Amino acid sequence: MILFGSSMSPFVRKVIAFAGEKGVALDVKPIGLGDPDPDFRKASPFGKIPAFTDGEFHLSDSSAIIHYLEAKHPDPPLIPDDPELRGRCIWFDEFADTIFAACGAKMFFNRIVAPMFMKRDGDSAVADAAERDELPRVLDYIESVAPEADGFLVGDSLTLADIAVASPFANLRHLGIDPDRQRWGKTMAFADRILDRPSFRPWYEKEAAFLTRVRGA
Ligand SMILES: N[C@@H](CCC(=O)N[C@@H](CS)C(=O)NCC(=O)O)C(=O)O
Repeated sequence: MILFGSSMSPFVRKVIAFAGEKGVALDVKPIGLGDPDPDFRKASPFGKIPAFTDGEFHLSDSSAIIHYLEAKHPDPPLIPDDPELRGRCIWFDEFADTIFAACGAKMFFNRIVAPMFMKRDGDSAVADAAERDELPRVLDYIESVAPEADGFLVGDSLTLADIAVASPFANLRHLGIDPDRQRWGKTMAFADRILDRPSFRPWYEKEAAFLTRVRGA
C-alpha cells in the first residue's frame, strides 16, 4: 500500500499514525504540492495529499483512506461500533480536519510553507489573526473535552479521535507555538502523550530534523 504525501501535513500524519497503530505497513512516497506524478494524480483527482493506492484501488482524503484501512484491517478497532461512541469519534475527526487543522494551516502555510518551500512571502496578517483569534477558541474547546491523566477522547481506548486531534499539535510545535499550560493543561498533556506514541514520534522527529536543516540552509 502506498501513501502519497508529506507527514508534515496533519492529514497525512493522521493516516500514517492510524496505520501505525494497526500495524499496517504503508510505503510513504513523498509528494510536494502540485506534484505531477501520474500515480499520485490518479489517486488524487484534485492534487491534495494524502492519496493512497492499494494495488489497483485508488483513494484520496485522509478520512476516506482511514475508513478503508479500518474496514480492511479491523484489529485493533480504532473506530468504535457503539453508535454514540462512533458518532463522537467521527465528530472529533471532522473537528480536527475542518476546524483545528484549518486554523493551523493559516499559520503553517504562511509562516513555513510559503517562505521556506515556495520562496515567497506568506501573509503574516492571516497567520497572526489565526493564532490570536481562532486558536484560543479551538484550544478552549479541546480543554473542555480532554481526558484526565491517561484517558482517551472517546471510550476507554485509543481511537481515531485521539489520533486526529493530536496530529495538528505537531504543526503547532513546528511553528514554535507552545500554548499556555495553565490555561490548557489537560489539552497539552493529552497532545504530548499521543504525539509521544511510536506511531507519531519518529515521524515528528523526522519532520523537525528536516525543518532544522532547511532553516539552517
Ligand atoms: N480533507 C482532505 C484535506 C487534504 C488537504 O487539504 N491537504 C493539503 C495539505 S495539508 C493539500 O493537499 N493542499 C494542496 C491543495 O489544496 O492544492 C483530507 O483529509 O485529506
